[in-house]
Amino acid sequence: MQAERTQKPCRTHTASDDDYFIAACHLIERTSSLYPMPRALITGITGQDGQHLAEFLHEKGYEVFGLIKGQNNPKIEPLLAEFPYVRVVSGDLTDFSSLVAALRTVQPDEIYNLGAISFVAISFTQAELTSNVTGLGVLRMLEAIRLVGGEKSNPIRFYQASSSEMYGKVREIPQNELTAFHPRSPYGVAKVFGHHMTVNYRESYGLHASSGILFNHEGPRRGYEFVTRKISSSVARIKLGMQDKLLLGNMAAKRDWGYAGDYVKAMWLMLQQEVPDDYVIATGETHEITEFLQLAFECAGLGDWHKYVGVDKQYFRPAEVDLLVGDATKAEKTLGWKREVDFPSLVEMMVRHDLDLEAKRAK
Ligand code: GDR
Repeated sequence: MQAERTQKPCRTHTASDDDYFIAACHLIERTSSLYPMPRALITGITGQDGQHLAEFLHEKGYEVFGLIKGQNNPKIEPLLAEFPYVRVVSGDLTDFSSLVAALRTVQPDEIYNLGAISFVAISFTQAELTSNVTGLGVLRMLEAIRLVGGEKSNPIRFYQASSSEMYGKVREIPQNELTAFHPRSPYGVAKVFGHHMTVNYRESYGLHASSGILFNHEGPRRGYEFVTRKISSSVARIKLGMQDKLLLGNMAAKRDWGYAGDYVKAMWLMLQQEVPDDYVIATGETHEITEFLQLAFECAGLGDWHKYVGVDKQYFRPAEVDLLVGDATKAEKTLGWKREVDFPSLVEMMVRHDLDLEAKRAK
């Protein structure tokens, strides 16, 4: 069953491939019994990246399945309202047998493991849970792939969401695929474990398993707990008179911020290569949080951000990642990937979106 799905005509794409070629390939896949629609299983489908990826894969002609945990999970209804084509499968990254059952049901061609406790700050107070979901969850999924896909010529392709947080206290600037890791949070440590497990299963069992070392990526679908969305939504609320102040932690941190919509394309491109590998996905620029603040407040016509922003110690972390900037040369050369949205456009996109959203909510 699985083996038939591996004979895809569309493997080894670069982003520069002609759109007509891609459309033709998927038409063939959909209309030919030899080439049924490819199936993708996404963990973490209710998060920012999961939503972008579901949309992207659906447009490419995939059947999209989302692994969702828990009983009567309240995130299912809004997910299906926005993405009615997604098929929900029950399962939990902390439960091996549920992953095996999900893989048997879906028979996926591609698995995108985006599920994680992804908020770095909370990983300090929930270190064990973070290690279990974000770290051991990767191992469970790899084992489930081995069991369901078979020991030889396993047809399931696997994407692991690795993170720039693995670099932590950075050993070199910029960071590339060969830069040593020095994680600074339980989240970063768990991601290093998942990353090395992915490499290990690729080398030990020949799995088509790739890791994307994604630097920070944002957008209007970002959760409110992350600094960029916290800023864009607060700016909108201040502009509309719904909030007076914005309180932040360490504003001296520097990040390499890209647009999440650009980054999910890189995930897909990795799984279309003949040979699995690891890739840094980043913009190559770093910006201090104060720069994000300046652009965001200016975009809303509020002027100097200092008037509105204060410091609250509760938002400082026990150990901080001071500076991240990635070198995505390998992805650009091998995958043909390139970011499309630059930093000022990203800030503007988020602020404009939140101005509209908050205005609607205020009515
Ligand atoms: P990060 O993102 O930890 O880089 O991880 P986050 O937006 O949470 O923090 C970025 C930087 O901003 C500083 N900061 C604050 N952060 C938050 N959330 N809230 C504040 O009030 C605040 N004030 C200052 C932080 O200290 C930090 O330096 C994100 C997540 O998406 C991870 O899952 C992912 O792996 C990495 O990006 C790449």
